[in-house]
Amino acid sequence: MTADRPGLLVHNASEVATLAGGLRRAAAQADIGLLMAESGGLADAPAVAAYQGRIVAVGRLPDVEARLTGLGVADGAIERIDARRGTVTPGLIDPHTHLLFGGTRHAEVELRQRGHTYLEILAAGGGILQTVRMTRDASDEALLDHGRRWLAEMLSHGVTTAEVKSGYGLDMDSELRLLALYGRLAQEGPVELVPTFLGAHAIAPEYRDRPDAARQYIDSVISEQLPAVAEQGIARSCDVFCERGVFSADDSRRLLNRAAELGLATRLHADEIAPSGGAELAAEVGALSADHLGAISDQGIAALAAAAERGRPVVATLLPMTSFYLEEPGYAPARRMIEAGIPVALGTDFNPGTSPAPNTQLAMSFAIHRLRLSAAEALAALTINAAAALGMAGSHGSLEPGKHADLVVWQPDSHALLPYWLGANLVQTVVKRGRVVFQLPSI
Ligand code: IZC
Ligand code: ZN
Repeated sequence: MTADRPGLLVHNASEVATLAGGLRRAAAQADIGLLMAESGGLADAPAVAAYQGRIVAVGRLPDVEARLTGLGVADGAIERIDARRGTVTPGLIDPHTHLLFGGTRHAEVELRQRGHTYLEILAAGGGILQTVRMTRDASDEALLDHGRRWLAEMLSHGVTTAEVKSGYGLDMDSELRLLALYGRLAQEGPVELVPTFLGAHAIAPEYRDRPDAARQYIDSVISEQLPAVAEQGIARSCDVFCERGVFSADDSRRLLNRAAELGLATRLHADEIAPSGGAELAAEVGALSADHLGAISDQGIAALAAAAERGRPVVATLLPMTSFYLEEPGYAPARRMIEAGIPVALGTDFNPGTSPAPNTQLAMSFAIHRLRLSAAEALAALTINAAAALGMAGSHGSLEPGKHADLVVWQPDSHALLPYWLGANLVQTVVKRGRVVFQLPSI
């Protein structure tokens, strides 16, 4: 779509994975709504049409073209994309990133090699707190340039929507600043940003030496930062790092309940390193998503399974590149979760300490090799289930009439090849709201 061409037609695909039909869980996690070319002929190759930024038809080329004609779209008003027998999927959605931060934390890798753990480094004032210092010191322009650089990387790998967390400010002005900068990046586009308030990412440096520091800091987040964030309408949800040695389930509960009262959706960093009651709390407060879950307990799995069974699913957003980067002994038990009927999403967890990894395609490969998902399950996890983790499954995450025309044309002729090539970029074309926003330069 361009100003003078409001129509879009993607034709000549080998496969179109529609992901139509809403959230996936249990056996349906692997159902990607696949349409396939039946013969070598163009008419048999599946196609997708959009008009004014919304999908209007998906199916065989003659039917899809007829739909555009039926809407009165003239031939000259249609931008045509030849998929060259590649695969078409919804735009990927990264449901967990910490996009904006100052500096890097490469020195921690060698600290960990020498036996210092992630939580020990944080307790000593490094880790997240190191990034907080560097983020507070960074100028708006430096943070915006950083954001643009990595959003361009994400877009080129097929991401059309990304969740973006604050959490490296940890005081009123710095947290509001990060969320305001996300607002500016969202306006610039083309990647759609879904901002999350993570003021409870660690105990702020100003509170660390107080008695009962975690409780006191959470109290200040509840009484100061959270109301300002809600009042300004600059975040869709509230997150908390619920982890042994960071914030307890009780402190997290107080924050999330207040956030919900103020109209924010809730999500948690849950059971990342040790079982901390995070998954159980996510089910209790009706969170959209419980993230990480590398150390989820049996009770946690039962709580998420029961929530899904009750029709109040909490999406389990798994971040396997973080487990890899921290060299954790265990990965989230994704197969048990799927068997228990818990919907699974995938994300990068892009951040400077535990996942300096912006590549969603690589996350898909990790999901195959470390979480034992199939390619189809991983694709559902990065599209419709990631949309559900952000509360956006009604408008994003699948190719269905009425939904936003966010899609990727991939070079391989099957979705099964997307996680197969390890670390390669397989994108041919990315479309956001019906407009071509990235094209592989050589094509
Ligand atoms: O900066 O260490 N787990 N937050 C919770 C992180 C990882 C990011 C970081
Ligand atoms: Zn995170």
